[in-house]
Amino acid sequence: MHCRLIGIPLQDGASRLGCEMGPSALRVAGIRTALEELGHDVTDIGNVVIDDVSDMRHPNPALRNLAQIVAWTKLLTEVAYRESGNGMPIFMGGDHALSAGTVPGVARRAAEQGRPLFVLWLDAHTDFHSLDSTTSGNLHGLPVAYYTGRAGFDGYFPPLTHKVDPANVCMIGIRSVDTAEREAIRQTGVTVHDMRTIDEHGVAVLLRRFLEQVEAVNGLLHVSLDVDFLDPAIAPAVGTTVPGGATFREAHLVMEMLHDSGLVSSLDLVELNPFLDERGRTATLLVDLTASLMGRTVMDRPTRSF
Ligand code: HAR
Ligand code: MN
Ligand code: MN
Repeated sequence: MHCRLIGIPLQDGASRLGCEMGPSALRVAGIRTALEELGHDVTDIGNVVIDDVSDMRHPNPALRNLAQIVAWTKLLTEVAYRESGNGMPIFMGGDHALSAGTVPGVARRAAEQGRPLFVLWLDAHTDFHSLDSTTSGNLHGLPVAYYTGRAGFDGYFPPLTHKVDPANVCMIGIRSVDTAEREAIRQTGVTVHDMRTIDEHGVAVLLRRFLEQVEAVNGLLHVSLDVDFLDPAIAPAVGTTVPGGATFREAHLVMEMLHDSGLVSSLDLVELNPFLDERGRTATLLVDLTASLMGRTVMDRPTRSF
């Protein structure tokens, strides 16, 4: 596989500063070598950045850095479209607002290949606010609403040429949902597996069901991994920790099954805030999870299976 590493030093979508350093921390933690050791060839295209932006006004006074996030969304939609034509893009964030660009970009690529795009959203949060419903004003809480075509983005965000069917979005790890998000998401076909569902059924059953759905229609799969999907005890380097997250083995199992499915075509690694890390352990864990997704195994397995 040819991997394309893309650094996205975006932190304007989060309330705490520090995600800007995420791409550097992933490089220091050895993401390139980890992929090369698995036999992949790797191109690191470096970091992409927006130009200066002018002000943008919206009736919701809570919104923070709207003009910046709109500029990032435009840039990243283009970058994601371009890079997904050159291999498998790994988008190294940066906060989760970056998915407002990466997902529409890879959706355009999938549409040109005549294949439906699916998204696996690994997160404590649903990130389903509109520009009107967010009260924190932190725009990393909106990307899923935007790329699935929820109303209220017109006139601010770039017009969506390739939206993702909400029925093709599966969320795993959810344990923090605002009231406005809960009501809006209920009206869509988005699948939400909260932590209770994972406790009751086990993550493998839920993921296998989704992968079978993707495989049945020859879909492409974008994986978006938010650090806060993981339990804060194993992944402290995130500004929005929520207790009760995925364990070390649950997270690796998800990645191992994704590898065996052969369906993953792009990946976001988001919300890593190295300023909050402990001796690089969260960055290292993200690199190890990426390695599991890209084929690292403990033992050889007789047959490919998910
Ligand atoms: N729902 C909350 C808000 O809108 C928290 C959003 C936090 N988002 C992330 N990404 N950390 O998942 O403010
Ligand atoms: Mn998120
Ligand atoms: Mn989150």
